[in-house]
Amino acid sequence: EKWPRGDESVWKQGLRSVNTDVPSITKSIVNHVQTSLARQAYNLDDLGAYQAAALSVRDDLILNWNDTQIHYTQKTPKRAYYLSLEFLMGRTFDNALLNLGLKDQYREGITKLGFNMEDLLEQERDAALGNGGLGRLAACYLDSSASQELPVWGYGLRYQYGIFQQLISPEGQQLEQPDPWLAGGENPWELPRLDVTYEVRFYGTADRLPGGRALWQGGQEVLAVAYDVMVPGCYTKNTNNLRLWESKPKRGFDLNSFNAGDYEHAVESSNSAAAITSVLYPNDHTTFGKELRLKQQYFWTAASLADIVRRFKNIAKPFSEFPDYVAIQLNDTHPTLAIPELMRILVDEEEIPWGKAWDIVTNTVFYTNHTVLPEALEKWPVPLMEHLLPRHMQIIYDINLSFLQAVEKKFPGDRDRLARMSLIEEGFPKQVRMAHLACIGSRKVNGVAELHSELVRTTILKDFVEFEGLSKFSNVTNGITPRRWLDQCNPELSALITKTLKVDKSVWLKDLDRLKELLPYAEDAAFRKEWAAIKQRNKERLAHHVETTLGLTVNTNAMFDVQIKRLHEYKRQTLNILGVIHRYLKLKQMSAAERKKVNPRVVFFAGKAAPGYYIAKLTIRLIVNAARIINADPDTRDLLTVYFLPDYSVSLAEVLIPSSDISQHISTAGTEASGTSNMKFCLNGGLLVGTVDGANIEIAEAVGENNVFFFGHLTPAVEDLRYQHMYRPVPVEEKCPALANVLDKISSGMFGDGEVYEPLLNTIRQGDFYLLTDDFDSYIGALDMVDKAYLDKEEWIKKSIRTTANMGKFSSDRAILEYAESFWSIEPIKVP
Ligand code: F58
Repeated sequence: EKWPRGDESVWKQGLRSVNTDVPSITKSIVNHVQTSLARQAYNLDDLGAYQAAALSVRDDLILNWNDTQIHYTQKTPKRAYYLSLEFLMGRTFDNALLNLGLKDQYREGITKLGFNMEDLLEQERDAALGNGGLGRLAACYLDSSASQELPVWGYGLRYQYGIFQQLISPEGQQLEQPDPWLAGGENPWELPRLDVTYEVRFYGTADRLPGGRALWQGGQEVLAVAYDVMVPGCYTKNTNNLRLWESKPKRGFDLNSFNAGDYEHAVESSNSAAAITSVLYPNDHTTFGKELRLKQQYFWTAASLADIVRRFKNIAKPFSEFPDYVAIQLNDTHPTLAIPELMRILVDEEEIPWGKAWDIVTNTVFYTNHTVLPEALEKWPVPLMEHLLPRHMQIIYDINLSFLQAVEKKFPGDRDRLARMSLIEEGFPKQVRMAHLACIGSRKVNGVAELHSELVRTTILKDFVEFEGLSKFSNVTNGITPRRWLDQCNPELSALITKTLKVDKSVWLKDLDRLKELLPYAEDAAFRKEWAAIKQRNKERLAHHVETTLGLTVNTNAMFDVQIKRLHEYKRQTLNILGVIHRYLKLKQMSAAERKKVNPRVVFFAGKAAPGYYIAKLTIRLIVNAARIINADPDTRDLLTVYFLPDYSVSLAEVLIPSSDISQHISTAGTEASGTSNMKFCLNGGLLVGTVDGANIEIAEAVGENNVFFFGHLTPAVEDLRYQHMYRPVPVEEKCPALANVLDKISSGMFGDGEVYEPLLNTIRQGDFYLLTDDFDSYIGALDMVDKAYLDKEEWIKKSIRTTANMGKFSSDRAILEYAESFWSIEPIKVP
C-alpha cells in the first residue's frame, strides 16, 4: 500500500513502541515528570510520581489499543457489545502493569527513581462506577474478553460521582459523602473523544406517518460525548475499549433563551443536560421510578446504539445482515430501551418494514437477569414514558399488541395469562414491565447460576417459557477474573502456584483448570507450610492496613471470618451479627479453663447500605455498637473481636479476600442470584460457610461438599415457611430460644439504647421474611463445625489447597467464552 502522507521514513522514525526495558521505562517516566506534569525531581511527591508512571503506562496502552481498533476495523469480525449501567473497575495501574507483563520492570525503574512501588499504587483512586456484584461482573467480563482476544466493547456512563463514600459516625450511623473521583485532575486511563458525539432527544411529540413510521421532533436535545477507557488483555496485545458517555448541553447554553434576556432559564437547561451523567444511583435491589434515572437509561442506550449502527454502516452491508455483525448483551433490564430504540432507528430512520425490523432486533439482543426479588424488577410508569419518550411508548404498545395476539392464538381465551404476560401492568398508573420487554425482544435469556436460572424459568418468566419454549432460556454461571482476584491481590500465592505448576503464569491464569494440578500437593507437608505461611502474611497485611487506616490492632493469630457485600436484609448480615453476639454470650458464661480451649476469631464486616434503606443502616449500627462492647471486654477480647471496616471498595476487597480463613455467604435460599465474592474467597484458599443458594451450590459441587459448611433451609421450603410466619406465627422464644435470648439482650440495652434497634428486631419477631428464626440454629451449628475443623490445622490447610485447586470453573474466561460461543457467535481475533 502507498504511504498516505509525507515522507514515510520520517514518519517511521517517529513511531514508538511499548517500553519494555527499565532504561526506556525510566526515561519515559522522567519525560512525563518534566513535560506532562511540568515538575522536577526535587518537588515530586508520591502522587506526582504515580501520575508520571501512569502516563507512561497509558502511552503503552494507547499503542496496543490503537493497533487493536485498527485490526478490528480492517477484519470486520462480528462484535459483541456489553451494555451495562455500571462498571466497577477499581484501580487500573497495577492491573495494567500485570496484564502488560511489565510490573517487575516498572518496580525496578520506580525504585531507581527513588520511589516505592506499593506507595505509588496506593495513590490511585478507585473508579467506583457501580454498586456491587452486577457492576463488578461487568468489569471482570471486560478483562476476560480482552484476555481471550474477543472483539467485545463495553458501553456505559461516565458518572462524575461514583458510589458514595461511606463514613461511620461514632454512634454507628452510616453517613454518605459524594465521590468526585475525577476531581484530582486528568484521568490517565481514559481518552476523551470530543469528536465522537451524538445528539439524544427527550420529550417532544411523535406523529405517526403512513407506512408504520413516525416523526419524533421537538423537546430537548442533549449531546453524548465519548470517553474511551482502555482495557488491556493479559499477555496479549489485544486491548479492548470501554466507551463511557458524558452528557453535555447541545450548545454552551440555550441561545434562544439567552437572546430573549432569560439568562436563568438558559443556564438551567444547560445544567439539566449535564445532570444526566452526574451521579450513579446508589440503590441496590430497589427501583425508584425517578425521571432522571430513566433519562440516564435512554441517553446511554441511544448514544450506544447510534455508535453501533454507525460502525455497522461503515462496512456497507444490508441491514438484514446486522445480526451477523452485531450482538448486544443487556446487563439486566437497565438497557432494555435498546429494543424499542433499535426498532425506532430501523423503522423510522432506515425505513425497514416493522416485521423485518423486529427479526433484526430479536436476533441481535440478549438479556441477562440478575435477580428474582420482586422489588428489584424494573417497571416504569406509562405517563412518564409517554412524556419523556413518546415514540418509544408507541413502539412498546405496538410490540405488545402483536405479542398478545400471538399469545391469544396459542392460548385462546386465557385472559389471566394475557394480563400476566402483557408488557403493561394495569394499575394507577399503568407501568411498563421491563423484564417482559427484555425477554420478548431478545434471542436468549439467561440467569447467572444454575439455581437462579431455574428460578427465572419457573417463577418470573414461567409464562414466557410456556409460550416461547425452553431453548431460549439458559444459564451462564458467573465468573471472576483470576488476574485481579488472584495474581494481583495475592501475589505470593500466585508465585507459589506458578512455581509449583512449572508453567508460565500467563498459561494457568488464562486456563484456570490448570489449578487442578495443585491437588497432589495437598499431601505435601512442605507445600502446606508455604501455603499456610502465605495466608498468615496476608492476614498481617490486612492487620497492617487496619492499623494504619483505623488505628486498631488486629489479632493475627485468630481465625479470620469475613462477610463483605452490600448491606441487604436478604443477604442476612443481621444473622451474622446475631451469631456473633450469641458466641459472645457463650464465652462470657465459660470458665477460664473452658475458654482456653476456644480458638480465637476475628469477624470482619464491610459493605454499604443504600442511603434510604433504614433497616440496613440499623444493621450497621448494631454491628458497630456490638463491636464496641465486645472488643472492650477483657474476659473475651483475646477470643472474639469484631470490626466493621468503613467504605468497602474494590481495593479494600483486594486486601480482605486473601486474608480470610472463612467467609460468609448466608442469603435466604433462593434470593442471591449467584454471588461472586464467594468465588473470590475460595480461589484464594478461604473456606465458605453458606446457604444452599446461588453459586454456593456449584462451588460445593466443584470443591467437594466436605470442603464447605452448608446450613439452612432449602429453596423449596422457603415459600411454606413464609406462609407459616404469616398465618401461623410461633413466638421466637418457642421456636428458637437461643435467638430469643440474643434479641432480648439487645433490647435490654447491652449494646446501647435498645429502643434504637426495635425496628430491626421486629423484622425478625414479626413476619421474619428472610427466615432468620428458621435458620439460626443450623447456622450456629455450621459455625461450630467450622471451629471444630479449624482445630485440625493440617486438615484445614488441605481443605484450603483443595478448594483453590478446584475453582477453575469460576474463571470469568469460562463464562465469557460461553457467552461468545453459545449466544453471540463471535470468535477470538488476535492482534498481530
Ligand atoms: C447481583 N445484582 C446479584 N444488582 O445480587 C448477585 O447475586 C450476582 O452475583 C451479581 O448481580 C452478578 O450477577 C446486583 O448487583 C445491582 O446492584 C443492581 C444495581 C442497579 C439497581 C438494581 C440492583
